[in-house]
Amino acid sequence: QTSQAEVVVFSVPSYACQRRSTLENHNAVLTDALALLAENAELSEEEGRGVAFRRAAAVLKALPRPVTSMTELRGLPCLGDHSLRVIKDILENGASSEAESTKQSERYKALKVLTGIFGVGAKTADRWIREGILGLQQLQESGQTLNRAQQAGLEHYDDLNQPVTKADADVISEIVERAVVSVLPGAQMTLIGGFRRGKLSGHDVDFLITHPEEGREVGLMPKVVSWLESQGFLLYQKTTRNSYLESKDGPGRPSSNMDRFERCFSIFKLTEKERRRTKHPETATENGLRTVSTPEPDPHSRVQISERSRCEDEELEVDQTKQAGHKLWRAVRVDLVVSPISQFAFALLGWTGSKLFERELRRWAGHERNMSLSSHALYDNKQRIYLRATSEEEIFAHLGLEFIPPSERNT
Ligand code: DGT
Ligand code: MG
Repeated sequence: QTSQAEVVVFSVPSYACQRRSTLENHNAVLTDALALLAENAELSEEEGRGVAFRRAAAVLKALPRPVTSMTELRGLPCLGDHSLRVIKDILENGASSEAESTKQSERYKALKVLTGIFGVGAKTADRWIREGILGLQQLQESGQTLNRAQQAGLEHYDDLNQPVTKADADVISEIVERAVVSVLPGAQMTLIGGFRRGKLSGHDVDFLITHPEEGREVGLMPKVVSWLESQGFLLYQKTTRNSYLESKDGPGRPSSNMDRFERCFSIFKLTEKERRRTKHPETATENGLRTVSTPEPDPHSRVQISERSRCEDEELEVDQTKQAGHKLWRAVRVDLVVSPISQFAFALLGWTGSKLFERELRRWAGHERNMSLSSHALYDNKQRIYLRATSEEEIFAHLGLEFIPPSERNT
Protein backbone atom coordinates (compact mmCIF):
# COMPACT_ATOMS: atom_id res chain seq x y z
CA GLN A 1 0.00 0.00 0.00
CA THR A 2 1.62 3.22 -1.20
CA SER A 3 0.34 6.52 0.09
CA GLN A 4 0.66 9.77 -1.84
CA ALA A 5 3.28 11.03 0.62
CA GLU A 6 5.54 8.04 -0.04
CA VAL A 7 5.47 8.55 -3.80
CA VAL A 8 6.91 12.07 -3.75
CA VAL A 9 10.38 11.11 -2.61
CA PHE A 10 12.85 13.47 -4.23
CA SER A 11 13.03 17.22 -3.90
CA VAL A 12 15.55 19.14 -6.00
CA PRO A 13 15.88 22.92 -6.43
CA SER A 14 15.50 23.98 -10.05
CA TYR A 15 18.82 25.77 -10.64
CA ALA A 16 21.94 23.59 -10.69
CA CYS A 17 23.81 26.32 -8.80
CA GLN A 18 21.45 25.79 -5.84
CA ARG A 19 22.45 22.15 -5.57
CA ARG A 20 25.45 20.27 -4.24
CA SER A 21 26.58 17.96 -7.01
CA THR A 22 29.50 15.74 -6.11
CA LEU A 23 31.17 13.30 -8.50
CA GLU A 24 28.90 10.59 -7.11
CA ASN A 25 26.17 9.57 -9.53
CA HIS A 26 23.52 6.96 -8.69
CA ASN A 27 21.87 7.25 -12.07
CA ALA A 28 24.74 6.90 -14.51
CA VAL A 29 22.80 4.73 -16.98
CA LEU A 30 20.15 7.44 -17.30
CA THR A 31 22.56 10.38 -17.32
CA ASP A 32 24.91 8.72 -19.84
CA ALA A 33 22.05 8.39 -22.31
CA LEU A 34 20.92 11.99 -21.75
CA ALA A 35 24.52 13.23 -22.00
CA LEU A 36 24.93 11.45 -25.32
CA LEU A 37 21.77 13.06 -26.68
CA ALA A 38 22.97 16.42 -25.31
CA GLU A 39 26.30 15.99 -27.02
CA ASN A 40 24.64 15.03 -30.29
CA ALA A 41 22.42 18.13 -30.09
CA GLU A 42 25.44 20.36 -29.36
CA LEU A 43 27.38 18.82 -32.24
CA SER A 44 24.39 19.51 -34.47
CA GLU A 45 24.33 23.11 -33.22
CA GLU A 46 20.99 22.68 -31.49
CA GLU A 47 22.11 24.39 -28.32
CA GLY A 48 18.68 24.71 -26.72
CA ARG A 49 18.01 21.00 -27.00
CA GLY A 50 21.50 20.26 -25.68
CA VAL A 51 20.95 22.40 -22.59
CA ALA A 52 17.57 20.78 -21.92
CA PHE A 53 19.17 17.31 -21.88
CA ARG A 54 22.09 18.59 -19.74
CA ARG A 55 19.70 20.09 -17.19
CA ALA A 56 17.67 16.89 -17.03
CA ALA A 57 20.83 14.81 -16.55
CA ALA A 58 22.00 17.18 -13.79
CA VAL A 59 18.76 16.72 -11.86
CA LEU A 60 19.09 12.93 -12.01
CA LYS A 61 22.73 13.21 -10.94
CA ALA A 62 21.62 15.14 -7.86
CA LEU A 63 19.36 12.32 -6.63
CA PRO A 64 20.53 10.37 -3.56
CA ARG A 65 19.75 6.95 -5.06
CA PRO A 66 18.85 5.22 -8.33
CA VAL A 67 15.50 6.02 -9.90
CA THR A 68 13.41 2.87 -10.26
CA SER A 69 10.06 4.17 -11.44
CA MET A 70 8.61 7.14 -13.30
CA THR A 71 6.42 8.07 -10.33
CA GLU A 72 9.52 8.99 -8.34
CA LEU A 73 10.22 11.74 -10.86
CA ARG A 74 6.98 13.58 -10.20
CA GLY A 75 7.58 17.18 -9.18
CA LEU A 76 11.24 17.22 -10.21
CA PRO A 77 12.36 20.29 -12.18
CA CYS A 78 13.95 20.40 -15.64
CA LEU A 79 12.56 17.09 -16.86
CA GLY A 80 10.96 17.84 -20.21
CA ASP A 81 8.80 15.47 -22.27
CA HIS A 82 11.71 14.35 -24.39
CA SER A 83 13.97 13.56 -21.43
CA LEU A 84 11.12 11.77 -19.66
CA ARG A 85 10.58 9.58 -22.76
CA VAL A 86 14.26 8.65 -22.73
CA ILE A 87 14.18 7.83 -19.01
CA LYS A 88 10.99 5.77 -19.39
CA ASP A 89 12.52 3.80 -22.23
CA ILE A 90 15.54 2.93 -20.07
CA LEU A 91 13.51 2.03 -16.99
CA GLU A 92 11.21 -0.21 -19.03
CA ASN A 93 13.59 -1.67 -21.60
CA GLY A 94 17.04 -1.32 -20.08
CA ALA A 95 18.26 1.07 -22.75
CA SER A 96 17.20 4.15 -24.69
CA SER A 97 16.53 3.27 -28.31
CA GLU A 98 17.11 6.88 -29.30
CA ALA A 99 20.48 7.07 -27.55
CA GLU A 100 21.49 3.70 -29.02
CA SER A 101 20.55 4.59 -32.58
CA THR A 102 22.26 7.99 -32.23
CA LYS A 103 25.43 6.30 -31.04
CA GLN A 104 25.37 3.95 -34.04
CA SER A 105 24.58 6.65 -36.60
CA GLU A 106 27.23 7.47 -39.20
CA ARG A 107 26.71 11.17 -38.66
CA TYR A 108 27.26 11.04 -34.88
CA LYS A 109 30.34 8.83 -35.29
CA ALA A 110 31.80 11.19 -37.89
CA LEU A 111 31.04 14.27 -35.76
CA LYS A 112 32.82 12.63 -32.81
CA VAL A 113 35.90 11.71 -34.79
CA LEU A 114 36.21 15.06 -36.54
CA THR A 115 35.52 17.29 -33.52
CA GLY A 116 38.02 15.11 -31.68
CA ILE A 117 40.59 17.08 -33.65
CA PHE A 118 41.73 20.05 -31.58
CA GLY A 119 40.64 23.20 -33.45
CA VAL A 120 37.66 21.58 -35.16
CA GLY A 121 34.22 22.64 -33.98
CA ALA A 122 30.72 21.52 -34.90
CA LYS A 123 30.46 23.88 -37.87
CA THR A 124 33.65 22.73 -39.58
CA ALA A 125 32.86 19.08 -38.90
CA ASP A 126 29.40 19.50 -40.39
CA ARG A 127 30.82 21.11 -43.53
CA TRP A 128 33.33 18.31 -43.97
CA ILE A 129 30.65 15.66 -43.47
CA ARG A 130 28.52 17.31 -46.17
CA GLU A 131 31.58 17.07 -48.43
CA GLY A 132 31.77 13.35 -47.72
CA ILE A 133 34.59 13.44 -45.17
CA LEU A 134 33.70 11.06 -42.35
CA GLY A 135 37.07 10.17 -40.87
CA LEU A 136 40.70 11.15 -40.38
CA GLN A 137 41.99 9.25 -43.40
CA GLN A 138 39.41 10.86 -45.69
CA LEU A 139 40.28 14.24 -44.24
CA GLN A 140 43.97 13.77 -44.93
CA GLU A 141 43.28 12.60 -48.48
CA SER A 142 40.80 15.40 -49.17
CA GLY A 143 43.41 18.13 -49.39
CA GLN A 144 41.32 20.38 -47.10
CA THR A 145 43.23 23.40 -45.89
CA LEU A 146 43.81 23.04 -42.18
CA ASN A 147 44.75 25.91 -39.90
CA ARG A 148 47.70 25.65 -37.52
CA ALA A 149 45.58 24.45 -34.60
CA GLN A 150 43.93 21.75 -36.71
CA GLN A 151 47.28 20.58 -38.07
CA ALA A 152 48.58 20.23 -34.52
CA GLY A 153 45.32 18.57 -33.51
CA LEU A 154 45.64 16.00 -36.25
CA GLU A 155 49.30 15.38 -35.53
CA HIS A 156 48.63 14.69 -31.83
CA TYR A 157 45.18 13.17 -32.30
CA ASP A 158 45.67 10.00 -30.27
CA ASP A 159 47.32 11.71 -27.30
CA LEU A 160 44.75 14.49 -27.17
CA ASN A 161 41.89 12.01 -27.16
CA GLN A 162 43.45 10.17 -24.24
CA PRO A 163 42.20 11.44 -20.86
CA VAL A 164 44.69 13.49 -18.81
CA THR A 165 45.23 12.01 -15.34
CA LYS A 166 45.35 14.01 -12.12
CA ALA A 167 48.99 12.90 -11.75
CA ASP A 168 49.88 14.41 -15.13
CA ALA A 169 47.91 17.55 -14.26
CA ASP A 170 50.09 17.86 -11.13
CA VAL A 171 53.26 17.50 -13.20
CA ILE A 172 52.07 20.22 -15.56
CA SER A 173 51.17 22.41 -12.55
CA GLU A 174 54.80 22.17 -11.46
CA ILE A 175 56.03 23.18 -14.89
CA VAL A 176 53.64 26.14 -15.18
CA GLU A 177 54.63 27.18 -11.66
CA ARG A 178 58.31 27.11 -12.62
CA ALA A 179 57.50 29.22 -15.67
CA VAL A 180 55.52 31.76 -13.66
CA VAL A 181 58.11 32.09 -10.87
CA SER A 182 60.86 32.55 -13.42
CA VAL A 183 59.18 35.41 -15.24
CA LEU A 184 57.37 37.16 -12.37
CA PRO A 185 58.14 36.39 -8.71
CA GLY A 186 55.09 36.84 -6.52
CA ALA A 187 52.66 35.82 -9.22
CA GLN A 188 50.10 33.19 -8.24
CA MET A 189 48.67 30.34 -10.20
CA THR A 190 45.66 28.18 -9.55
CA LEU A 191 44.52 24.94 -11.07
CA ILE A 192 41.01 25.54 -12.40
CA GLY A 193 38.54 23.56 -14.54
CA GLY A 194 37.60 19.98 -13.76
CA PHE A 195 40.72 19.22 -11.72
CA ARG A 196 39.83 21.98 -9.27
CA ARG A 197 36.48 20.24 -8.86
CA GLY A 198 38.33 17.09 -7.82
CA LYS A 199 37.94 15.17 -11.06
CA LEU A 200 40.54 12.42 -11.49
CA SER A 201 40.81 12.90 -15.25
CA GLY A 202 40.04 15.55 -17.82
CA HIS A 203 40.34 16.52 -21.46
CA ASP A 204 42.79 19.33 -20.66
CA VAL A 205 44.47 21.14 -17.76
CA ASP A 206 43.36 24.69 -17.00
CA PHE A 207 45.26 27.36 -15.05
CA LEU A 208 44.48 30.84 -13.85
CA ILE A 209 47.41 33.19 -13.26
CA THR A 210 47.34 36.52 -11.44
CA HIS A 211 49.50 38.86 -9.35
CA PRO A 212 48.41 40.37 -5.99
CA GLU A 213 49.37 43.84 -7.22
CA GLU A 214 46.91 45.12 -9.81
CA GLY A 215 48.64 45.77 -13.12
CA ARG A 216 51.67 43.55 -12.52
CA GLU A 217 49.97 40.80 -14.54
CA VAL A 218 50.10 42.94 -17.70
CA GLY A 219 52.44 41.36 -20.24
CA LEU A 220 52.75 38.20 -18.19
CA MET A 221 51.29 35.75 -20.70
CA PRO A 222 53.85 36.31 -23.51
CA LYS A 223 56.66 35.94 -20.96
CA VAL A 224 55.27 32.69 -19.57
CA VAL A 225 54.77 31.38 -23.09
CA SER A 226 58.32 32.34 -24.13
CA TRP A 227 59.75 30.62 -21.09
CA LEU A 228 57.78 27.44 -21.78
CA GLU A 229 58.79 27.59 -25.43
CA SER A 230 62.47 28.07 -24.61
CA GLN A 231 62.36 24.99 -22.37
CA GLY A 232 60.80 22.91 -25.13
CA PHE A 233 57.47 22.38 -23.37
CA LEU A 234 55.19 23.65 -26.12
CA LEU A 235 54.15 21.73 -29.20
CA TYR A 236 51.61 24.41 -30.09
CA GLN A 237 50.32 27.65 -28.63
CA LYS A 238 48.02 30.43 -29.59
CA THR A 239 47.49 33.38 -27.32
CA THR A 240 44.32 35.39 -27.78
CA ARG A 241 42.96 38.47 -26.17
CA ASN A 242 39.85 37.60 -24.28
CA SER A 243 37.01 37.77 -26.74
CA TYR A 244 34.45 38.55 -24.06
CA LEU A 245 32.82 41.42 -25.94
CA GLU A 246 32.33 39.21 -28.98
CA SER A 247 30.75 36.46 -26.91
CA LYS A 248 27.07 36.13 -26.12
CA ASP A 249 27.55 36.70 -22.42
CA GLY A 250 25.88 40.12 -22.40
CA PRO A 251 27.04 43.32 -20.75
CA GLY A 252 29.12 43.47 -17.63
CA ARG A 253 32.65 44.77 -17.85
CA PRO A 254 34.57 47.99 -18.16
CA SER A 255 36.34 47.97 -21.52
CA SER A 256 39.57 49.29 -19.95
CA ASN A 257 40.13 45.85 -18.45
CA MET A 258 39.65 44.09 -21.69
CA ASP A 259 43.23 44.02 -22.90
CA ARG A 260 44.37 42.62 -19.56
CA PHE A 261 42.53 39.35 -19.81
CA GLU A 262 44.36 36.90 -21.99
CA ARG A 263 44.07 33.24 -22.77
CA CYS A 264 46.57 30.79 -24.20
CA PHE A 265 45.43 27.57 -25.85
CA SER A 266 48.38 25.23 -25.91
CA ILE A 267 49.58 21.71 -26.41
CA PHE A 268 52.24 20.65 -23.93
CA LYS A 269 54.92 18.07 -24.48
CA LEU A 270 54.94 16.08 -21.26
CA THR A 271 58.02 13.88 -21.03
CA GLU A 272 58.75 10.86 -18.86
CA LYS A 273 61.62 12.87 -17.45
CA GLU A 274 59.24 15.56 -16.18
CA ARG A 275 56.88 12.94 -14.81
CA ARG A 276 59.72 11.47 -12.74
CA ARG A 277 60.96 14.85 -11.66
CA THR A 278 57.58 15.59 -10.07
CA LYS A 279 56.80 12.42 -8.16
CA HIS A 280 55.56 14.25 -5.08
CA PRO A 281 53.90 17.52 -6.00
CA GLU A 282 53.23 19.91 -3.15
CA THR A 283 49.69 19.83 -1.97
CA ALA A 284 47.85 22.95 -2.92
CA THR A 285 46.48 25.23 -0.22
CA GLU A 286 42.81 25.23 0.57
CA ASN A 287 41.70 27.73 -2.05
CA GLY A 288 44.08 26.22 -4.56
CA LEU A 289 46.39 29.23 -4.55
CA ARG A 290 50.12 28.79 -4.50
CA THR A 291 52.48 31.68 -4.06
CA VAL A 292 55.35 30.91 -6.36
CA SER A 293 57.93 33.35 -5.02
CA THR A 294 58.84 31.18 -2.03
CA PRO A 295 62.11 29.33 -2.62
CA GLU A 296 62.32 25.59 -2.00
CA PRO A 297 63.64 24.89 1.53
CA ASP A 298 65.77 21.89 0.43
CA PRO A 299 69.50 22.24 1.21
CA HIS A 300 71.57 22.10 -1.96
CA SER A 301 73.49 18.95 -1.05
CA ARG A 302 70.38 16.93 -0.37
CA VAL A 303 68.92 17.95 -3.70
CA GLN A 304 72.07 16.77 -5.48
CA ILE A 305 72.06 13.37 -3.83
CA SER A 306 68.43 12.73 -4.60
CA GLU A 307 68.93 13.98 -8.15
CA ARG A 308 71.72 11.46 -8.68
CA SER A 309 69.83 8.42 -7.45
CA ARG A 310 66.80 9.54 -9.36
CA CYS A 311 68.88 9.87 -12.53
CA GLU A 312 70.11 6.30 -12.25
CA ASP A 313 66.60 4.98 -11.78
CA GLU A 314 65.51 7.12 -14.62
CA GLU A 315 68.09 5.83 -17.07
CA LEU A 316 67.13 2.26 -16.31
CA GLU A 317 63.45 2.98 -16.69
CA VAL A 318 63.99 4.98 -19.86
CA ASP A 319 65.99 2.08 -21.33
CA GLN A 320 63.20 -0.33 -20.51
CA THR A 321 60.61 1.98 -21.99
CA LYS A 322 62.63 2.39 -25.17
CA GLN A 323 63.04 -1.37 -25.52
CA ALA A 324 59.28 -1.81 -25.14
CA GLY A 325 58.88 0.61 -28.06
CA HIS A 326 56.94 3.23 -26.09
CA LYS A 327 56.97 6.90 -26.87
CA LEU A 328 58.71 8.84 -24.10
CA TRP A 329 56.26 11.72 -24.01
CA ARG A 330 52.65 12.59 -24.53
CA ALA A 331 50.84 15.66 -25.80
CA VAL A 332 48.44 17.36 -23.36
CA ARG A 333 46.03 20.23 -23.94
CA VAL A 334 46.71 23.06 -21.51
CA ASP A 335 44.77 26.33 -21.18
CA LEU A 336 46.29 29.34 -19.44
CA VAL A 337 44.28 32.38 -18.39
CA VAL A 338 45.72 35.57 -16.90
CA SER A 339 43.47 37.86 -14.90
CA PRO A 340 44.07 41.07 -12.96
CA ILE A 341 43.62 40.57 -9.22
CA SER A 342 40.50 42.81 -9.20
CA GLN A 343 38.73 40.24 -11.38
CA PHE A 344 40.38 37.16 -9.91
CA ALA A 345 37.37 35.89 -7.92
CA PHE A 346 35.11 36.19 -10.96
CA ALA A 347 37.66 34.49 -13.18
CA LEU A 348 38.14 31.70 -10.62
CA LEU A 349 34.41 31.12 -10.34
CA GLY A 350 33.92 31.39 -14.09
CA TRP A 351 36.67 28.97 -15.03
CA THR A 352 36.12 26.28 -12.42
CA GLY A 353 32.98 24.95 -14.10
CA SER A 354 31.24 22.73 -14.68
CA LYS A 355 29.97 24.32 -17.86
CA LEU A 356 26.37 23.72 -16.81
CA PHE A 357 27.03 25.11 -13.33
CA GLU A 358 28.41 28.29 -14.93
CA ARG A 359 25.45 28.58 -17.25
CA GLU A 360 23.05 28.11 -14.36
CA LEU A 361 24.83 30.73 -12.24
CA ARG A 362 24.43 33.27 -15.06
CA ARG A 363 20.80 32.27 -15.57
CA TRP A 364 20.12 32.61 -11.84
CA ALA A 365 21.83 36.01 -11.78
CA GLY A 366 19.80 37.29 -14.73
CA HIS A 367 16.40 35.76 -14.03
CA GLU A 368 16.29 35.77 -10.25
CA ARG A 369 18.46 38.76 -9.33
CA ASN A 370 18.44 41.08 -12.37
CA MET A 371 22.25 40.93 -12.43
CA SER A 372 24.79 40.11 -15.15
CA LEU A 373 27.54 37.70 -14.16
CA SER A 374 30.62 37.04 -16.26
CA SER A 375 34.15 35.79 -15.63
CA HIS A 376 35.12 39.42 -15.17
CA ALA A 377 32.46 41.06 -13.06
CA LEU A 378 29.01 41.09 -11.53
CA TYR A 379 26.75 43.96 -12.57
CA ASP A 380 23.56 44.88 -10.76
CA ASN A 381 21.20 46.06 -13.50
CA LYS A 382 18.78 47.69 -11.06
CA GLN A 383 21.29 49.66 -8.99
CA ARG A 384 23.50 50.09 -12.06
CA ILE A 385 26.68 49.27 -10.19
CA TYR A 386 29.42 46.65 -10.34
CA LEU A 387 29.50 44.51 -7.22
CA ARG A 388 33.05 43.95 -6.02
CA ALA A 389 34.27 40.61 -4.71
CA THR A 390 37.62 39.22 -3.62
CA SER A 391 36.43 35.65 -3.10
CA GLU A 392 33.99 33.20 -4.61
CA GLU A 393 32.08 33.23 -1.31
CA GLU A 394 31.34 36.93 -1.75
CA ILE A 395 30.00 36.38 -5.25
CA PHE A 396 27.61 33.68 -4.05
CA ALA A 397 26.54 36.06 -1.27
CA HIS A 398 25.90 38.88 -3.77
CA LEU A 399 23.77 36.46 -5.75
CA GLY A 400 21.82 35.35 -2.68
CA LEU A 401 23.03 31.78 -3.08
CA GLU A 402 24.45 29.37 -0.53
CA PHE A 403 28.17 28.86 -1.19
CA ILE A 404 28.85 25.70 -3.17
CA PRO A 405 32.50 24.55 -3.02
CA PRO A 406 34.24 23.45 -6.26
CA SER A 407 33.94 19.73 -5.43
CA GLU A 408 30.14 20.14 -5.36
CA ARG A 409 29.90 21.96 -8.71
CA ASN A 410 30.10 18.70 -10.67
CA THR A 411 26.70 19.08 -12.30
P1 DGT B 1 37.42 18.72 -18.85
O1 DGT B 1 38.56 19.61 -19.18
O2 DGT B 1 36.72 18.20 -20.06
O3 DGT B 1 37.77 17.66 -17.90
O4 DGT B 1 36.30 19.60 -18.09
P2 DGT B 1 36.37 21.08 -17.58
O5 DGT B 1 35.24 21.26 -16.66
O6 DGT B 1 37.73 21.41 -17.09
O7 DGT B 1 36.00 21.90 -18.87
P3 DGT B 1 36.88 22.91 -19.74
O8 DGT B 1 38.32 22.62 -19.60
O9 DGT B 1 36.34 22.87 -21.13
O10 DGT B 1 36.54 24.34 -19.17
C1 DGT B 1 36.70 24.67 -17.82
C2 DGT B 1 35.78 25.75 -17.44
O11 DGT B 1 36.20 26.97 -18.03
C3 DGT B 1 34.36 25.52 -17.94
O12 DGT B 1 33.54 25.17 -16.87
C4 DGT B 1 33.89 26.83 -18.43
C5 DGT B 1 35.10 27.68 -18.52
N1 DGT B 1 35.37 28.07 -19.91
C6 DGT B 1 35.81 27.30 -20.90
N2 DGT B 1 35.97 28.01 -22.01
C7 DGT B 1 35.60 29.27 -21.72
C8 DGT B 1 35.54 30.50 -22.45
O13 DGT B 1 35.86 30.56 -23.64
N3 DGT B 1 35.13 31.62 -21.77
C9 DGT B 1 34.79 31.57 -20.46
N4 DGT B 1 34.40 32.68 -19.86
N5 DGT B 1 34.83 30.44 -19.75
C10 DGT B 1 35.23 29.32 -20.36
MG1 MG C 1 39.41 21.38 -18.34
